[in-house]
Amino acid sequence: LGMDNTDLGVLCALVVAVAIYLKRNQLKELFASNDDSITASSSGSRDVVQVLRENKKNYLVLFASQTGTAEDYAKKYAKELAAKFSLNVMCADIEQYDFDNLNELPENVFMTLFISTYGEGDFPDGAVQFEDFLSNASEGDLSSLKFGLFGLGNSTYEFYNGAAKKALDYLKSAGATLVGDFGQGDDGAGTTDEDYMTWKSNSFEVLKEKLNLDEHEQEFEASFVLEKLGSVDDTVSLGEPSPHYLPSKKLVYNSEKLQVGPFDLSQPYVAPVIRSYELFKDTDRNCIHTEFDMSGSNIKYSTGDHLAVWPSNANEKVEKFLKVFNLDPKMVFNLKPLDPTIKVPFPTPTTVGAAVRHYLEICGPISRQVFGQLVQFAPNEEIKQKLSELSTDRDQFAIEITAKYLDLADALLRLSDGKPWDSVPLEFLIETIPHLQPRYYSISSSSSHEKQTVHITSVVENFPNPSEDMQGNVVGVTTNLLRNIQLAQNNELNKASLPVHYDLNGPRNLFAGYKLPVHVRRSTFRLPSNPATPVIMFGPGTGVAPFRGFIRERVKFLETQENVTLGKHILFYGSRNTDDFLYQDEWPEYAKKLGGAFEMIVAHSRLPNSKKVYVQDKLLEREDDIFDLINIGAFIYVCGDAKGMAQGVHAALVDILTRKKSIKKEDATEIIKMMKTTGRYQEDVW
Ligand code: FMN
Repeated sequence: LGMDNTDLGVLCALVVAVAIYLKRNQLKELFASNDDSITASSSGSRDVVQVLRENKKNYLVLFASQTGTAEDYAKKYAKELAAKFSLNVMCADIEQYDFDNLNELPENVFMTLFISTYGEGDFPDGAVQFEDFLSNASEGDLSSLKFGLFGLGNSTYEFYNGAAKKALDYLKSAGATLVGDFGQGDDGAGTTDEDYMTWKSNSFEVLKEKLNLDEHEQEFEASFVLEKLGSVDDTVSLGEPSPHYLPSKKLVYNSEKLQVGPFDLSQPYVAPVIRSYELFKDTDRNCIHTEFDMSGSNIKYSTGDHLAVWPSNANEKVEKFLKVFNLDPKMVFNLKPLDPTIKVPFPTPTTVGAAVRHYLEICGPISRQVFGQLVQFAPNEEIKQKLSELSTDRDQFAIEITAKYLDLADALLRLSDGKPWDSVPLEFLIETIPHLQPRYYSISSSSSHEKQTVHITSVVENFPNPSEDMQGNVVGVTTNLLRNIQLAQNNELNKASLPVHYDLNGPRNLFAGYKLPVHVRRSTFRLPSNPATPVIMFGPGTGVAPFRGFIRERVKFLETQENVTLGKHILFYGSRNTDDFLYQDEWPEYAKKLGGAFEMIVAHSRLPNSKKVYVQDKLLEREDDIFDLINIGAFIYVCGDAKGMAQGVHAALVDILTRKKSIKKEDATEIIKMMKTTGRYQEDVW
């Protein structure tokens, strides 16, 4: 199975994309460097060794993170190293520095890396230059360097912890010495936190010995001075997604002027939702179709990209959090880092209410380590005892906290029987609770069909807590926000009973008129450039989103081009029954326009009196056709659930190739792996 030669165009597009990406990064840097309120106020040097020396640091922790998990663990690790062993730790994003002189770190200054993996075993976007540096290092270049390494990945992906493994190989080849174990956190098994705790214990033991460190009781010491300020003025952030939206800055966000970015992780575009509607019929579940208007910006997207939606927390969750910690939402404060290598985590000055609503991930899963750190602030001895036991007993913590889907406020209130935890410092909460991250959705529109409108398709996370002794529902932050907007926009808010409500107007009414901060993230999920190439798509549930975009793209293509032949496009779609069959009115229209080139094969897993059927079952039923299409160069796309579905489709395809080609299973697996490497088998799974 060779690569499709006609797809050289894809390769060229990739080269162009990389060039644009690098250019974008330069722009981003220029942009970020003006932003003195959130960037480190150090000398601005990118020389990591110089900055370490200048700030008298004797330990370096670096992170490469796409959605904040590696960053969160790196910061926790750095904080604990400093608190337990009195080390002067510098913790930074790998993107902030150049590493050419990394081998010149003073002796006894060790480095620990936290690296997550994206795409097909790739480094996060911000670590492209670091990877470049490592891959070009020669034997002996890093012979003085001693490093620790923790990778963050997901074992349901083919290239599990691929980026961290690559970093390990490069570093070792360049002569650097690994200190302690290579740790791997597995999101797929849901064990990242426990994997980290085990790895950290080992790492601390080894460091104690190698660096001759004394260990002492860990007491929280803030990395910032928190200054209380008087009142809100134009410089105080009320939850604006970036400082550029503050009234004191030049950017006038209410004007009709076109906003030019770059819009990315450092600054979103506040986009109007121009249309939204419910996709499910007659069910107690919800799936929302949302359309964002990008015409006020210069944002461009390509079919197959992702849209990042920046959420805020629900009213009920914010109120509970403020109550547990006895916080005054109106208090205005500023954060001053105690040393210049530390970044202020969100725009300041701000109010406590804005920080809790817009910047802190107050509803996320709790880490056992955070529980351990909270022991020092327990309201009384009895609660201290309970908290301490839970934080040291991995199994009990899993049963009592994780399995019950408790967020921090709920968990603490349960432990204290409703007593407030009013001695927890605000600085502790700001430094310990991860920061609210944008959520990524596969775009379900086509950039040639609708150039300035981006559609997303999201199932609302809202289900009864599976734990018997828990009341209420488990609710997702962003999908419930999208549902609130959909109901409000269609004047249906009072008809539905909602588990949570939001401030839809946002800070200083920035989101009024149904707007949300968003940015586009480029993906590599792309249709083959030659339309005659056959395409096989697997997208059950909301996994169908990018394929709706693909099919709309092909419809537009046929409408605008003459004398073209479209290869066969087969879409395997799955839903529980006909009530949650997404976009069911649209597919017949597409089929009419595409003629015989489009075929949709539907599997239902919960039809009354019928056996469960999944997309991989349907695939096996059609194995002859699929095998023939693969043989003539078909591209395969899988989108949706990584664990059950994507692995099931993979296994079924391996099975088909094994039997039809009369080869060994390992060889069939190797063929699929090759297809992945050459871009003929693409996954967008979670
Ligand atoms: N983990 C892997 O081990 N290998 C992969 O190839 C991989 N690809 C991913 C692609 C996407 C689109 C997403 C959302 C996750 C992927 N992951 C993969 C899992 C992440 O690395 C993992 O969730 C990690 O904890 C995220 O860390 P971060 O928040 O610091 O970026």
